[in-house]
Amino acid sequence: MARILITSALPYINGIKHLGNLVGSQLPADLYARYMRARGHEVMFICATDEHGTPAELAAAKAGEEVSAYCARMHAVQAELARGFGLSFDHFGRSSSPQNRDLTQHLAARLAKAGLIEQVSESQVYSPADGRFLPDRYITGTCPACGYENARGDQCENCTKQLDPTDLINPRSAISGATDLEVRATRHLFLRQSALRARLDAWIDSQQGWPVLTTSIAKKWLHDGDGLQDRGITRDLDWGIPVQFDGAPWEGMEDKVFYVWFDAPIEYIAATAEWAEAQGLSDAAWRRWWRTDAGADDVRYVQFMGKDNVPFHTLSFPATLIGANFDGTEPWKLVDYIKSFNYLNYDGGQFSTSQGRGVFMDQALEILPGDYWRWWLLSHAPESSDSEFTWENFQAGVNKDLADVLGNLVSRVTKFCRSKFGETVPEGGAPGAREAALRAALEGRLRAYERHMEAMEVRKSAAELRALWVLGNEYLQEAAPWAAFKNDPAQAAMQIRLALNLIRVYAVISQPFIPDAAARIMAALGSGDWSWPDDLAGALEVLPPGQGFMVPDVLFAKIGDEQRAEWAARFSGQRAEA
Ligand code: B3M
Ligand code: ZN
Repeated sequence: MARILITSALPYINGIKHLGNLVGSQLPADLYARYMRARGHEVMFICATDEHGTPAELAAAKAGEEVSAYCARMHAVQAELARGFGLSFDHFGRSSSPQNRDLTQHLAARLAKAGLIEQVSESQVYSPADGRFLPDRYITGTCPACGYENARGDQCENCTKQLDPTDLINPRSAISGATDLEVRATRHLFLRQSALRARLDAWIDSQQGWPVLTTSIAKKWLHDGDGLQDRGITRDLDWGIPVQFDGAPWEGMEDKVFYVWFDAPIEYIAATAEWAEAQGLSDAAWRRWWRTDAGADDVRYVQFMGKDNVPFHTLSFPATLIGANFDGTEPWKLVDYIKSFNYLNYDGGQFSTSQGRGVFMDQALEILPGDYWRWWLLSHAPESSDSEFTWENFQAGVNKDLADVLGNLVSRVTKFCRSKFGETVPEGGAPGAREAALRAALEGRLRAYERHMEAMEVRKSAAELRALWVLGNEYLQEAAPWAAFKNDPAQAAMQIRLALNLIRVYAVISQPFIPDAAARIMAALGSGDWSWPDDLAGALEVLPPGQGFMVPDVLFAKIGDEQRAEWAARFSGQRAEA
């Protein structure tokens, strides 16, 4: 039994995530966590909302709420949606937690002690009317390129031109509309990542078998241009973790907070501390996952994320943890494997949160249960390249894989049994050559499925699982118990007993992909035996003759053409502001 620490990139708090976000981190992380638990390993699966930074402040202001109230509300919304999709986090934390505040301040203090932090002076736009510095997005004005009057300080939304706040014509504060803006000097803390470059380079080189997508992005940032840049880790904002030195004032940093990308990954650790507290456990309970001097040396730590988050996880976060251990007294657990994803596109374009384009998690659950989405998204995960959601493709996946293959098998077998033998597992004769051939075919595919799941090859795993379901259908088609029943009822009974047992095995092995359907199958079969079919022959005899069962309700409803067309139309435009 191994110990596996799994983290999913933390969804940003400012709104509801779309299906592209979901399939790029939380969903595949959940698949892996469920699989590893099913194989008997000790798993710690962590996620949280990423709550700091300008976008959170802006979203709260737009909603007319205090930032803290907005974040609390949106955290609850995201937690509820996660439940709807069956995401089995051991803890879904919040980066605004006291644990994250303490740990972030502590790690920054360690980095300062290591000589890895310096103060740098910068010029930034200040608004006397608002009494604060304005980050780029808090400044609006007329775009010099297209004349759009509401261009933001970092980019014009109308013509997409990248801007500096000083490029804007008639710049004004997005908060108050004030136009008396000034440029003032402000000091910030910089993390001297450049001083850690050689160590990061060596650490990345020492990783075995990381996906090319992950390593190439890391190497690009290490070696392109001037190499790894030092990075500002503080901001002039109100909302965030105060810049303090292990809880005590940090000279010159009053009124500043840590940059959201500094504290967000630290929340992986802090959320595990939140978990320990919620469980009534001591600090040792989370430290054994995160400190190699407290038991974490035998932990395998796997991270899931979209490709845009890779630089922060291959360079910035490791720089924080490696730097904090400058004197060997704080050996933090570093990631062992990073599974990164390309993008899922939506119907010929991109999913877009800012433009409300695509299907969002709340909308998806309004039209269909989580398992339908889980199956389609995972079986089309954007692994080797970007992939695309279309309603035709979604309809085909649901109808062909879930309804026609798995759902149909479950329904035919249980209904046939009920009509001929009643709602108990029949006895029947001894299995023959066809059954032996089925077992051998299942065995081969099952072991392949295990290898793909182990390797986090999501699409290959889904394809193998589907192939396993198909074997059951083909067997039933060839064995044709409905024909056998006329002359040899014992033969038909044996075939149906095997098929019922096979369905239970399907529930066990499909559970990581479609947990609700798996649970419904298991309940209908009157079984609670979720043990993994290491011994397949034994697993196919778990349901004994005489055991009662029930025909389950339709597992997966087919999506009709009209329904598909209606959804395609409904989700073709922009989502109204939530
Ligand atoms: N919240 C980015 C995002 O939502 C960011 C991930 C943080 S992981 C520590 O895409
Ligand atoms: Zn413009």
